[in-house]
Amino acid sequence: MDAYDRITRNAAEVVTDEEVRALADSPDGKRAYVGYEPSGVLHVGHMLTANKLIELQDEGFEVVVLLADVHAYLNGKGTFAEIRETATRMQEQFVAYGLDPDRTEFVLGSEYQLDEEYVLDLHALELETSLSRAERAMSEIAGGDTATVAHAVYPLMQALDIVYLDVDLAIGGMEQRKVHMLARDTLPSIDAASPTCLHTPLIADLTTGVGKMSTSSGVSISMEDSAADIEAKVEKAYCPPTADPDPTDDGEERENPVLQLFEYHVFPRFSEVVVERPDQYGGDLTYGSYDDLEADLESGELHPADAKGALATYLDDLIAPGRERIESQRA
Ligand code: IYR
Repeated sequence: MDAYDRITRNAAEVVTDEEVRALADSPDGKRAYVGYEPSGVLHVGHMLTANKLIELQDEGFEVVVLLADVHAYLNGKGTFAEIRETATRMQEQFVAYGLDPDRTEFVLGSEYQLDEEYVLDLHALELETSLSRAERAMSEIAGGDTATVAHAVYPLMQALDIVYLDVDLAIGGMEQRKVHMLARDTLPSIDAASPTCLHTPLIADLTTGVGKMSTSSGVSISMEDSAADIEAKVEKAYCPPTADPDPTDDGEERENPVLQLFEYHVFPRFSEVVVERPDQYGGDLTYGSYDDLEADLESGELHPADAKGALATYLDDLIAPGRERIESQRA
């Protein structure tokens, strides 16, 4: 695998391929970033993009984590004081999860987003952007039916962050892609470059395999889950013996979330995965790659129940340090 393959491993898409190839040719000192609205506790969505940041650190990238306090405020996530408080806790959880604190720059959005220059650039982007475009960009990010003026400002600030944090690569889940496309189209109007982007896949809803896993609806796995919570959630997960399940009767696409969690959470962080089985069921199985595990699930060699047991154990290993951090934050 060359640097390009490692950088784009598990990405749902990159924009554009040529731009990412150029970064892969000389990654040293290049800057990649993800922005997160501070929330009390990390969940699998945060951890998925964090996995990519950890991989990029290994490739020589400098990593910036934006704790987007102003964005969270614009998205109705609480008072400014509450959001600030959660930002600090979130930073500690990212470090517990595995981001190298010596090689990660944590930035609070409000450190620069209220500066006069930033605000004037924001107003320049507002002049260039239709309300409908801004609203469309937010369709996967803001809940609720009524778009507010705050929701129109939000994606333009996210675009400007790329300029002010001076990053070469913007990372985000697929739900961020429309904001990034807006950034690519509008930043040249203020003489800034169109950003290069890498989007990570979304994990499907754990119990149905339909849509995306979400903290607000359905079951999600977060850093505050106990080992028993994780085990119970994974045990109930939808896991047919294929990575490509049939759609529902209503025609909705389904994924296999158990396999997705192996692919995007477990294998990026563990070089080998052992599925423990009693001798009478064939003994332990050891996998050096996701593809081998998927092939065994599809062939019937690996039973979904055994796969789930191993998944719960590995997820717990990933979550345990952060969970301890949260417990001490609450003490
Ligand atoms: N829109 C993100 C939060 C966010 C991301 C970036 I990248 C920013 O520059 C600012 C905010 C979310 O949905 O959490």
